[in-house]
Amino acid sequence: MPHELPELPYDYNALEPHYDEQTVRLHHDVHHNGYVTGLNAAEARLAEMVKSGDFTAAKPVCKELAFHGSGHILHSIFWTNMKPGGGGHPDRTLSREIDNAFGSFDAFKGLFLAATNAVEGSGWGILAHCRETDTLHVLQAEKHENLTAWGVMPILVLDVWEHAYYLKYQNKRPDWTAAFMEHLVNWDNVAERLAAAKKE
Ligand code: MN3
Repeated sequence: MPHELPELPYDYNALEPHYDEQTVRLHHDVHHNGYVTGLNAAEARLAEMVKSGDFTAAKPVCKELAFHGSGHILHSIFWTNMKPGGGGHPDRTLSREIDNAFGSFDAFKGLFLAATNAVEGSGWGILAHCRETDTLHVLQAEKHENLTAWGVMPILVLDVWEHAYYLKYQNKRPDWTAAFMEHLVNWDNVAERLAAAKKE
């Protein structure tokens, strides 16, 4: 089954003024859709390789699967991690998990924003649950797939590719990440993702 671009859970202009309609439209309809198309193309090439038994393209196909597949998954999480009127604080259960892992919500925010702002080139800031240790980690991703720790499930992801913020925030990446944290995060979605990650 080909992968499909998921619908946004709100209108294109619903996150104004912190996330502008033009960026959301281009980001979702063009950039995210490009990863869906790229993932489907990579899977088609993979199927063709398996069928023909000619594996000379194994390296580029594996790289494209990792890049486009991760791009599709992270963007799908990203859209649901935001809501109009978001921000504020997580509920008590998630707050306790964050306190256990980072000491306090403020310490978590400081770490998450510092790590995200410092991503080299294009990438993401990620809060993830590690199943092995049942703890939360802050990670960076370069592009979509580099610097991950195997075995973690992302529950909050913040896109810092320039396509994610440049029209409104220009070179001021920290202004974008601060606006995301203060006004856009859907903590209920993050809590649901954590509960699901613990259950799996
Ligand atoms: Mn993006």
